[in-house]
Amino acid sequence: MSPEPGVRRANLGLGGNIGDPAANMAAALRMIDARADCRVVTVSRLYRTPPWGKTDQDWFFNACALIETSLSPEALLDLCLGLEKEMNRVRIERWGPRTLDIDILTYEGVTSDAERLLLPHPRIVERAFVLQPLCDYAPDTVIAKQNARDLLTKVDAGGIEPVSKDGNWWQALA
Ligand code: A4P
Ligand code: MG
Repeated sequence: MSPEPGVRRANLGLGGNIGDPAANMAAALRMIDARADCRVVTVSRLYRTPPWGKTDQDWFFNACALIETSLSPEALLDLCLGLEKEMNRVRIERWGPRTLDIDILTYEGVTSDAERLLLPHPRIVERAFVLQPLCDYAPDTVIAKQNARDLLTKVDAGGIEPVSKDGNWWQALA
């Protein structure tokens, strides 16, 4: 089914490695899905991933999600940044500091080189912790003229493991 006029598809990348990131990612996805202007269409399995870049830190949880939204790319970014803040605030008050990152990986029909919102997200191509979950449901996604399936063969996906059997983990986790 194609989206209604004005409704666009976007892929989100979620991750975190402090406290209970899986629960926070699940809560963020449920908050997005509860909005009138967004719908969560598909979610990847939940993954445990070795830290990339700065390697002297805990392993991460990562996942990707396809959403439909009538929000503009900028408004969707504001929503993602607001949810990160909200999760951090909740965590600080209730269970100590934790982190949640939500990146917009792609937004249907839009490319952007504005520093505040780069689309597609420029670092997808080198990150197996994004490409692996994205390939769960959308291996044909084109980034920098290559599809996610081919890009995944070019990066080191060592250690990356699914920890949920399907993409429904976000509905079950409190
Ligand atoms: N921004 C620009 N484009 C975008 C976009 N497409 N989506 C701007 C989201 N934000 C975008 O973001 C800082 C600013 O980027 C935002 O305010 C927004 O205006 P940030 O997430 O705080 O950090 P960053 O500078 O974008 O860094 P980067 O490279 O995105 O870092 P991440 O993604 O936070 O990486 N290893 C594993 N295994 N798994 C991980 O999830 N994550 C990181 C941190 C490192 N290693 C990891 C993981
Ligand atoms: Mg980010």
